[in-house]
Amino acid sequence: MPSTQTYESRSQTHPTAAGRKLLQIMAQKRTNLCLSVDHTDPEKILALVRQLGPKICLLKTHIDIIAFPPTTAASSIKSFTTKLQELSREHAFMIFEDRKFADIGSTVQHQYRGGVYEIASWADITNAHAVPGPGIIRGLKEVADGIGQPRGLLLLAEMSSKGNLGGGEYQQRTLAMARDREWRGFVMGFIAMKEVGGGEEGEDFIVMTPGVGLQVGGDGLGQQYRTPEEVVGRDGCDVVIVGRGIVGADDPVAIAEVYRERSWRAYEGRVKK
Ligand code: 5IU
Repeated sequence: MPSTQTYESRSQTHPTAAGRKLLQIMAQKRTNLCLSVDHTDPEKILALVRQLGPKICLLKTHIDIIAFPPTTAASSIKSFTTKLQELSREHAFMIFEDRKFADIGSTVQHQYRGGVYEIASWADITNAHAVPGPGIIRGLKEVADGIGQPRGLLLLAEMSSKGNLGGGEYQQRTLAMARDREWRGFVMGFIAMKEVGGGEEGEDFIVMTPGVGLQVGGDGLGQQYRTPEEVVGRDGCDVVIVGRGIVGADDPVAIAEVYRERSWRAYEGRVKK
């Protein structure tokens, strides 16, 4: 059964600081919409985020698809991520870098902390595959602990794309990994297609789900779309991640409001049951 607890009540008790903050924003702004700002032009991204900031609880980025001017890449990246952080404070949303870390603990530490992107310094939330085993979580947590700001991790329990190898036993083993007390304050939830866990005392995993459209369908490259009513109402997910449905629209603000409204109503219907 999808969780019938409100985001507000979960914001008081969630085991991670990042989760408490996110749930609080969702309750206050009445939005469970995450914008996946899959654009390659940094200025277009900033313009979209300025317009859509008031409607979202979370902004999902792919920092490594953005075409920064090559000669000044490092300073362009820093100024871009600083502007995103300013916008996240102005409009009260969090930032989720969809990095999908997938290497051994030692390597992901460098990828999370360093390189040209310095993801840990500006992204409140990031995600990782469970395939390397618990060392990946330990490695990321050590970096997060040194930041001095709430940092949360989502594990990929399954993906939205057709034929993905997640779900089933893989998901069960990922859940078992997430439950380790060592990272109770860091692993805040999952990328999954339906509610995960909740069977243990005090457990509350936030489930974020991509593959959401206004109609059921696909994109010809394996993406599979469900509606906001299906993912939030029927399948018990918490945060609805939308990319091209909004970014590719003629009027992104109007469409984002349709997604926000339908996703929020589906949530209200779920908690009233
Ligand atoms: N994304 C998925 N499926 C997944 C995971 C991430 O679609 O299982 I993990 C990302 C890819 C893209 C966004 O950045 O979410 C969805 O974009 P569209 O709404 O444009 O399909």
